[in-house]
Amino acid sequence: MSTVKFVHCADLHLDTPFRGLASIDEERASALNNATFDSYDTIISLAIREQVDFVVIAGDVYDSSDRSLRAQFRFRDGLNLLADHGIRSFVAFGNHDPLSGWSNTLEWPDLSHRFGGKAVDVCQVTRDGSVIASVHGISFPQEAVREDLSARFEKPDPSVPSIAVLHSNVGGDTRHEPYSPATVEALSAKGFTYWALGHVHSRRILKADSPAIVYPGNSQSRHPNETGPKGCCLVTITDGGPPRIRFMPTDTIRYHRGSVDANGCETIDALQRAIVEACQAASESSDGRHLVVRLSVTGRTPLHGELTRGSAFAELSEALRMDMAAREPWIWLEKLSQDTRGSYNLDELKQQQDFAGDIVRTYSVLTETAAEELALLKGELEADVLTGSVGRLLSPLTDEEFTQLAEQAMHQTLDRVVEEG
Ligand SMILES: [Mn+2]
Repeated sequence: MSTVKFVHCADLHLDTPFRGLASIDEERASALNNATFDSYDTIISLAIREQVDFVVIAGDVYDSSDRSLRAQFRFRDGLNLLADHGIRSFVAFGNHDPLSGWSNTLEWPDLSHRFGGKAVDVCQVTRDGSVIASVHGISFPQEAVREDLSARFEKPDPSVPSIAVLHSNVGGDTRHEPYSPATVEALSAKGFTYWALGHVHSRRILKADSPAIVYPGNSQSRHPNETGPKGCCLVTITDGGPPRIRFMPTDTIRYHRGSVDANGCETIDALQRAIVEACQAASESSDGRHLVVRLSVTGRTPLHGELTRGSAFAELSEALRMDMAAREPWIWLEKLSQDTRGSYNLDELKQQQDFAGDIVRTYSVLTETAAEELALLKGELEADVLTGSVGRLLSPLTDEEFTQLAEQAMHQTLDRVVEEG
């Protein structure tokens, strides 16, 4: 029985500066700045522990084309460690680290191969003198590659598993630059066993077999929009069967976004407990990793007025943040937003012949109106707002956003005129 085993990772973005965090203390900032390196070290240890035949890295090793020396040293240290254990590595570069930005190259170990940017390199992996796999790849020569680089890959030798390594936007993912655009159909026709892709930061198996087409996602989240586990793929191919693809989390800090339902919370203590529980639940599902958490407090609660007035909500957030940060593993409550509503009885208010009743009735026209009338109202609003120099930069609201805004405005107005019981 012949088995080929390898690690597929991509988008390490070593030495990424952390972005999008509104407030952070020094201890957390330093942990976040080291997280991409820590995750890379975890990938290297995993490859050694699993005794893989090789490691492929599908681009964006570095975060920017002027790659820091610190990142280059750390990256090479990992490749050296693999080489010390007889493990080969194959590295393609992507749009964040194209070959054109490569001014200061360090020497790499002999067992590491850096794919060039002119043609697809074909490398054979041998064990005890026999070829067990072929690894093919090409790097981005410059940042903006509009050409479909997959077209340059030639049919591999079908007698051994073949792995194609490429940084590419397969299937036109609109959240990522359309560099080296390709399709699942085109990749499928090439005759490879496994396409080891990079570029898209969420983990995705576009095709499980014949060929497998895989994005492992990035190895460590870098901002609050990249939530959930991050890591690499451990791939085993036995006797030409379908690849066994196991996702292995390697992140050291995880991002979580969620909401806390304040319905039924009648006291600040109860709300505080609900928020702590939400943080604990996120922590428990993260296997001991540190967490950066964004939570939105929603629901209709009699606490709404108290939380809205003065600095009560900010003070609650600060107390919770200190409490969570002191835990081990720590939880950084990065943002707690208040999206609660007052517990008014809207049906009752609507019947009242007073100012509050007028407000509810007026806003009901916006929130309950038929689609055509809503379109008319939206049209009028957009004619006012979306013109002029700033307006041109805004995009029109969806119907859902429009009614949400109307509902929010109604509640904010009611907050000022209704005495809560
Ligand atoms: Mn990337």
